[in-house]
Amino acid sequence: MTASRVALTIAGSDPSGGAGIQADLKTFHQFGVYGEAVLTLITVQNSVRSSRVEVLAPDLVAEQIAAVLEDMPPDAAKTGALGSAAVVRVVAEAARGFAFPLVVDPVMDGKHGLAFAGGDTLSVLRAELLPLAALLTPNLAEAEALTGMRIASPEDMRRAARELIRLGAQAVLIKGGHLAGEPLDIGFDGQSFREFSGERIATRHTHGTGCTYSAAITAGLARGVPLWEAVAAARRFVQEAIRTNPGLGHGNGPLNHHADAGLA
Ligand code: PXL
Repeated sequence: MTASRVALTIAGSDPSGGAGIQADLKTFHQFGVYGEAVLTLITVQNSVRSSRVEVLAPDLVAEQIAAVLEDMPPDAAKTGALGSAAVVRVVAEAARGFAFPLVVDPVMDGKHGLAFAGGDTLSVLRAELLPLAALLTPNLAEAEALTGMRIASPEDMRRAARELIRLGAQAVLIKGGHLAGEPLDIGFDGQSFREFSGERIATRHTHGTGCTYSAAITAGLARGVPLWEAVAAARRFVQEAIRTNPGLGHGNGPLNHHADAGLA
């Protein structure tokens, strides 16, 4: 197979390979898409512990994006951990000129208490990057932080989704996996709500689930798949990747990025 579609991730490195740009690139590959990666920060972590984050200089991030765009512009892009308000600003500045859809995964924390978004990172993301998102993919904690709302039910998720559209995102997918019961994600594009449900899988090996999910959606968009179809396919992929996880590591291990992506 030769991949003719291109997807770009702008995110942090997880040396253990389960999350961040490593998860994104593997997911792009599995969806038959050529992957590009602009690095924003480097973490020190494995499945048991996280000990350090080094955020790259904003101009270094900006230069990486410029180099990619001038030569091989992608068909879709996503952002993951950005690490500082200054990096969010340069990414937003570049994204204003993107001629392709951008998925914004408003990652705030890694596993084991690793913080990616200190200071005013979140408020700058809300003001500058969120309005550029073709799709915003917060989990419950991120949706709460972005909206200031408390989210404890699917009804609360719908209210928060409305607020995130009001703040400027074109569409939003709130991931409800941390509520009790069967996991339910709710999509909203300002017109209609979509529900994406699945089964809960009892495993500790879920490291990188959010990264993998948003990367799979981005790959679908790069292939020209309509938004909610891309979300549904991505969700099926992530569930299968959790179910068939390789059981690696002594803690919260990675998913199976070789899971069936359901390509036609
Ligand atoms: O939680 C998502 C995430 C994003 N980016 C990096 C990560 C993680 C989780 O650990 O390590 C680099």
